[in-house]
Amino acid sequence: MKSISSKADLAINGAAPAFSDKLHVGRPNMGDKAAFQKYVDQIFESRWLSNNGPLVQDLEQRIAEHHQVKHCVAMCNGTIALEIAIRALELSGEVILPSYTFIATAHALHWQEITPVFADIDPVTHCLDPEAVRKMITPKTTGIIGVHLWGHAAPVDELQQIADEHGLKLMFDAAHAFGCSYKGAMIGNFGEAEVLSFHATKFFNTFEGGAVLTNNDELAEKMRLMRNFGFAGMDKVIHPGTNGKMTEIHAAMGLVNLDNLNEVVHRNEENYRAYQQGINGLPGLSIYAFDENEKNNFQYVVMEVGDDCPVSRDAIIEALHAENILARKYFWPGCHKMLPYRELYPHAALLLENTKVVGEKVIVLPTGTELNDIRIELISSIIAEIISDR
Ligand code: T4K
Repeated sequence: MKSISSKADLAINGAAPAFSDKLHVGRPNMGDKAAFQKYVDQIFESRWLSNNGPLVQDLEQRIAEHHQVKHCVAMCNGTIALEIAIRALELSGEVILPSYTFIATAHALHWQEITPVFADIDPVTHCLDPEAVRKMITPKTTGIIGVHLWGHAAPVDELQQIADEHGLKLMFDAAHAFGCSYKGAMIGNFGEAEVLSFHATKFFNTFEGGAVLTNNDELAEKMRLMRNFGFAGMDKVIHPGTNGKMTEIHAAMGLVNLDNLNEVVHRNEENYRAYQQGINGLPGLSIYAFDENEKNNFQYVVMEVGDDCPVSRDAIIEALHAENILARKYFWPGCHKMLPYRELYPHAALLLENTKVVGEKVIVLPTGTELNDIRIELISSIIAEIISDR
């Protein structure tokens, strides 16, 4: 196996070489190690490790400013942040969400004995289709969770209109949408609340972590109580709660990574454009297009394999893996096909045709700061070869 270091490698024996190191989807973007070590010293000196420490407060303020939103409530991960937001909004009965999302969106409801009702998506944006949402409303529906998939905003205005018409609460799973916008306004300002994930594999990470963004003072206060067992002061519990706190070491990673954001977005965007250049035009293949008028983090590069592609999606993935390019199928086969939902709602698939079509054609390609134009040129040439070989 040969690693790629120069453009010359592209031409070896007229065939693309394999990568010696595996290229992953979701390799963490790492900030400055020396800056992180300084924070570690600070943490050791202060002996302040958790429970709303100064670094967590600093991180919350900077993330709120970045998203131009009033409150950022940091949590230990995005899933707990979803659960706390759902509980703080007092959702119950049935809540409508897409099936085409990471399983955590559905689990956060089921875990709280709320029925996740899966609505179909728009085949172009991969986000909820408002008309499909309307079809799923019943007297038991209390809320809608839109997912800003790949960082592309869900149809916020249309979903808000449906929520208003039916007296439902609207919130968003914004795990993919750190630093993204909708109609020019930053994500974090829509619905009742929006939930971020800072998992290692995300555009912005705190090792593990997450947060809820909201402009609602009362809701923010409630979630702060809920993430800390309901404590409102020493010996004073005033609300049911759990342990959803972020620690100082996680916040330190976040502060370091915040300083690195522009560089990461720039690299991701260059990678996305290099993939567009290399892939668009190959038979049956296209790169999912972001709205050029919006801010994006370009965290995910999504290749769609159409019916007119000579090679199947799965065969392309298999061939890429053989070249050490660990492309992924996210979020196949959809939450409704996973347990327990497959058994609980066996007929859900009947109304999820676009979910099926999209789930079967998506390949997420490696990107992030480990990649560059030359490596992407090589990945694209490998893909071109895979589909011309058959
Ligand atoms: N909502 C949505 C829409 C989400 O996408 C997510 C999380 C959530 C909610 C929940 O938020 P959190 O509770 O996670 O904060 C990953 C993540 O585990 C998950 O956080 C994420 N979505 C999901 C989209 O992707 P996998 O199954 O891809 O993880 P894994 O272990 O296969 O890692 C991917 C690749 O990254 C590997 O090939 C190796 C590499 N990697 C991974 C880690 C953790 C590294 O190089 N270093 C690392 O530290 O799920």
